Amino acid sequence: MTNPVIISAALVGAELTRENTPYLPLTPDEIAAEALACYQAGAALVHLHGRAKDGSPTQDVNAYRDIIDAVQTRVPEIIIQVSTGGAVGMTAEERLQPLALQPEMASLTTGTVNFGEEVFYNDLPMVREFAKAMQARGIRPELEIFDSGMIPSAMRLLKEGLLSEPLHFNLVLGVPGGAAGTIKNLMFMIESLPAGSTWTTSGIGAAQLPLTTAAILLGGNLRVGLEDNIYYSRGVLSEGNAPLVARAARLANELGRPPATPAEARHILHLKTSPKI
Ligand code: KMH
Ligand code: ZN
Repeated sequence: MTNPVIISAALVGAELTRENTPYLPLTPDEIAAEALACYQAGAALVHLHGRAKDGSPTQDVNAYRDIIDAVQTRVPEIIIQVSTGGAVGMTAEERLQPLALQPEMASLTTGTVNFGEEVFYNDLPMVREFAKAMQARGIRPELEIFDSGMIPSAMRLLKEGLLSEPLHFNLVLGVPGGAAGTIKNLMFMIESLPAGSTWTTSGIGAAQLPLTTAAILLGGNLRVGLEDNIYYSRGVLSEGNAPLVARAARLANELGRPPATPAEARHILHLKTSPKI
C-alpha cells in the first residue's frame, strides 16, 4: 500500500524581494505559472501570499482574488491555501481579508514568535478570532507551529471548540527566533502532536532539504518553495519554485512514497471541499 506524501509549494511569501532572488514570482500571471510548474513537478497544494502591483506584500482581497483566479485558471485541481500571517506588522483585520474568498485552506499561527529582527505577533485573542473566522466559513486551518509552545496553544483552542479534530499542523523550523531547524526538534514536535493529527514540515533556509527528506522517512508531508528557502544548493539560487518541488518529488519516489495528487491530498487532509474544475 502506498503512503503518498503531500508536497506543498510556498511560492512567494511576504518578505522576499527581487533583490533576494530574481526568480521570485510577483504578478498573478507569474505566480500562476509557478503554480502550474510546481503541480507538474508533483505539488498538490500551493500556499499563497498576496502581492500588490508594485510587488509589496498585501492581504488585500482583490489582490488575492486576482492571484487565485489566475492559479485556478491554469491549475483548477490544486489545493489553495491562503496566508493569514501576511507580513510582519500587519493588523488582524488586514490579515483576515483573504478568508472572504472561501479558499479551501488557510494558515493559522497559534502564537507570537520573534521573526529575525522583528516580531510576528499572534496573541491568543487574535488567534481565537482567526480560528472563529475559519470555522464560520468552513475553511480548514493549517496550524503554523514556529516553536513548541504553539502546540499546547492549538490544543487549548481545540478544547475551546474553536478547532476540530483531526488537526493539521505545519512544523516550521529554522526561522531566526523560532525553533531551530533540526531533526531533533522535528521529532520532538511530532511526538507532541495529538493522536490522529496530520503534519507537514517547512525547513527554513538550509534546513529545507534535511527536514523535508526526514518528513518523507517519518511518514509526514513536506513544504518547499521560495518563501522558505531561495537556494537550490549552497550559494546557488533555485531557478523558481519548481526545481525544489521536483527534487522533493524525486526523493519521495526514491523512498517509496510517491507525491500525492490533489485528490489524494484532499483525502489525507480531510478536506470536504472539491476542486474548482
Ligand atoms: N510572513 C510571516 C510573518 C503564514 O503565512 O501564515 C508569516 C507567514 C506565516 O508567512
Ligand atoms: Zn506564509
